[in-house]
Amino acid sequence: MSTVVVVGTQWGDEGKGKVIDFLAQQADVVVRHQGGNNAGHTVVVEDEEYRLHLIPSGILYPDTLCVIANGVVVDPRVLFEEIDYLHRRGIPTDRLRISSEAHLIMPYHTRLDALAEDRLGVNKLGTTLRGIGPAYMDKAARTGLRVVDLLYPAQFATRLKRILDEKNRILSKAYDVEPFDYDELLQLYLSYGERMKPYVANTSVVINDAIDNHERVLFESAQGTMLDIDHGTYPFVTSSHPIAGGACIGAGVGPTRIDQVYGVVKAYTSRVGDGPFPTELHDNVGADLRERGHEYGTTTGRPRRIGWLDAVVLRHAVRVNGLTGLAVTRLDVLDDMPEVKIGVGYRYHGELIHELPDSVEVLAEVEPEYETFPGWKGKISQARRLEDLPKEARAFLDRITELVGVPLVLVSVGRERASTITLR
Ligand code: 2SA
Ligand code: MG
Repeated sequence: MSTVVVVGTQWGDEGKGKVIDFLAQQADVVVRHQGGNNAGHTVVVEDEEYRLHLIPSGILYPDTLCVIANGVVVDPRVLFEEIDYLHRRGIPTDRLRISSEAHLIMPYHTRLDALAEDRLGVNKLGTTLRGIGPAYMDKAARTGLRVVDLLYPAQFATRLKRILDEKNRILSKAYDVEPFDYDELLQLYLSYGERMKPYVANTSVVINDAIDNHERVLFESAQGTMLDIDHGTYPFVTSSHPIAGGACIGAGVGPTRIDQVYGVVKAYTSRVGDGPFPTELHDNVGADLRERGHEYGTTTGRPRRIGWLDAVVLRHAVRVNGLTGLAVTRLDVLDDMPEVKIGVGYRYHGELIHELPDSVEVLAEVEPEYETFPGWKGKISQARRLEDLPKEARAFLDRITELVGVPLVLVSVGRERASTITLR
């Protein structure tokens, strides 16, 4: 491994935390390049469970440098909560670097996220209400505040004044809610800035230097391909680029510097939030998988919608990410199922299609075509080689790689680090 981008191939929660934690054993640097504290990664280390939202999971290793790069939106309140949480659990954070160019999530972003969702009513997107969309809106509108601004208090004060006046106008005129107090917000964020200073760096330089020195750099994407603002199920997407190309923009590295792109594929599918989901299960099988897999949002606790694996989605992910390897996760959740299915195409008005439709209205109407496989009996969490798996489980994995045309690099058969089969 030299430089590897790890992306989610579905709607997030594919088990990227586990895969990244596993690969991070061999990494010198772990980088987050998009999203914010809408993400939720659960990592289990020697019976201890860690839940992280913002800080890369590489922080659990004593020597790994962890980078929050320019493409991330940072809520300083959550950042320090997470730093304090790690310190309480005996994990130092002196190896954390935060890009000076990262945008800040402000309290009005969080408020506006909730107000916008409220106003959409039944048409809501089902966001995590963490202010992610409004923060990226400001970035694109060029009215965002960045980490670097906190390092220049006078500059921050002037910008905040101008921006807050406008936000307060929107809050009171469009939504009829209380405005934010300028002085309070200014003091709060300047104190955040003081505390953030030791972590702030030009992270593009940090990462590119590491690559020049032949260090191993792992880029971890949050959410998943189907939540990408360009390549996902727009408008039911997040406001950033969880795809592999997002790592280049979000971390300031050129595409020529990426060696491998691994796609994390959960052995079934989940989606939290609204929007079309062709292979969704509305029956007991779905409810049962949700309980077996503990499929509840790490950030919001929301029950996740559950469905079968969808090869149309996977092929789309292979193409837009340029995947070089597949990491299949949560195969053990399917243990003892009488049968398992893979959606291999969609039927729309009688016609069979194999590409993802461009319209979410069409996607909401398609009927998946399934291939059905016999399930396997017994627990597979002790398997350490493909040969240790029941033949039914191997046939299921073989069919996945055949359908998408990308080789397996890893199979996760349990929550622990050790419950992993590697193929490279
Ligand atoms: P947002 O908040 O603007 O990014 O929401 C927009 C859509 O993106 C979805 N989204 C996610 N989907 C899966 N997992 C995510 N992280 C958490 C987790 C979510 C949680 O790991 O479980 O705890 O609920 C994540 N973050 C954003 C979101 O559901 C919207 O569909
Ligand atoms: Mg998650």
